[in-house]
Amino acid sequence: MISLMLNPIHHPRSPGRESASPQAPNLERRNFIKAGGFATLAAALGAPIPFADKLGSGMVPRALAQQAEALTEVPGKRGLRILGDRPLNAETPVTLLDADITPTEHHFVRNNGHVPDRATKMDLAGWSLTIDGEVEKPLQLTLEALKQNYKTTTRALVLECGGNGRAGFQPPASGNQWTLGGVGCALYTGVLLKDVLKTAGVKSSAVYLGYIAEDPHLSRQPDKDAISRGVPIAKALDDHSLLAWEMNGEPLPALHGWPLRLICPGWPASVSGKWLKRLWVRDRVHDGTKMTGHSYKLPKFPVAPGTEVAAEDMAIIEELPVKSIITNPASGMEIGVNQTLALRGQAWSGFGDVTAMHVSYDFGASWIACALKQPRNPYAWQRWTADFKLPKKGYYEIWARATDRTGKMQPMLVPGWNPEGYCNNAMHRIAVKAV
Ligand SMILES: Nc1nc2c(c(=O)[nH]1)N[C@H]1C(S)=C(S)[C@@H](COP(=O)(O)O)O[C@H]1N2
Ligand SMILES: [Mo]
Repeated sequence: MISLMLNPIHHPRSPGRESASPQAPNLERRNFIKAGGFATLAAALGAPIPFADKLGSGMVPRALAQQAEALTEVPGKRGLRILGDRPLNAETPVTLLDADITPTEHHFVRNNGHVPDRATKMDLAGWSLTIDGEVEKPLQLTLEALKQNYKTTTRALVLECGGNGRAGFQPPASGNQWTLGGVGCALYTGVLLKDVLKTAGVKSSAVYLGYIAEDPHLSRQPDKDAISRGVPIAKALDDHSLLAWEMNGEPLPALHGWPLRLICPGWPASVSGKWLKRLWVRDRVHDGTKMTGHSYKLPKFPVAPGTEVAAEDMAIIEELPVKSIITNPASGMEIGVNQTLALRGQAWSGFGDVTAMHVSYDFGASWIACALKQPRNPYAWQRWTADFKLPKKGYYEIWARATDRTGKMQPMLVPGWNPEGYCNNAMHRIAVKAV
């Protein structure tokens, strides 16, 4: 491994960033790059930089920007990085996202409130799903009725938190500082939401579907929802939105929404309600908790970083942008110059399939086309691979860039600053040293 702690690494979220003294590590680092030039930089990295002429002058090499990661355990999980425990939020280190199907123990968790007692105890007594509002025939369905009366399907579906990548924004957005691991692709078993909605008879007045869930608000005030979001009725009636009771072949774990959750893939995972008790078909855009204000919204037009944006200038996020991760090797790995570097990762987009995947080892000066698999089903992530040798000894970065069916590709830089820090799909960069 490259020694990453050459100088103390400044944490991008630590307070007092702007007023740091000359001893502050990030200033030190910046000055040192400016003053010392590439030779000093190479010395710090412990390797020459073969493509130094391509390295942008403002760019801090990935190897210097890494941080030691403290791992603590969540019951039922392994190796997750805990971002907060009240509510519980934990992301997956990117190398643990290597599998085509994310094991449950490695799937991220994003809770807005408390896990309901029902889920912890797996107590189905008195539980049913109500479907009401703009429907001909309101329904109350037991889990058994759902399992018996509709066609069951199993699909691999990407869930990505809208705030995944938030840690990359400057100035920082408050909220959980997700890096890359607020995403996973698990197998879900359930029924198509549209099949169930059809038996309720959706009226032409239907505009939106809102979910109401059983998780208590953080304050435990019974009249408050932890979260109550939803999707336009067309998204609810498409061929991909599920009511799921199984994850990876087991009943949904308590943390992931037992006994029943929504999966509306390709959109911020906040629309995929866990611990469901009611689906409310509405004649207007659902206005539940975290549907209003700035929650899960982007400015309707580009804004300068740090701008305050009025609520009426914000629009609800729908499809999430194209993205990819490098799941092997881990950033910081060392490899012999004659050895083949076997790169692997996953790619996905809320706008349909990923159609091309490229990597660069010369700071974006040239790009190698990767092998890319078809998704197992729509909205599953896609395995990509690339094998190559690095031309000579030294410090390199691998940058990974996916392109989706609409022709959109991942930006090099963190895209469109927004007040809540959503939708950062900047390319994943890892450091590699050839020895
Ligand atoms: N009832 C309920 N549903 C919820 C949430 C929640 O806190 N309560 N969190 C949402 C958010 S913001 C995300 S990112 C996903 C996370 O799903 P996971 O914990 O299964 O990974 O669930 C969504 N559904
Ligand atoms: Mo989320």
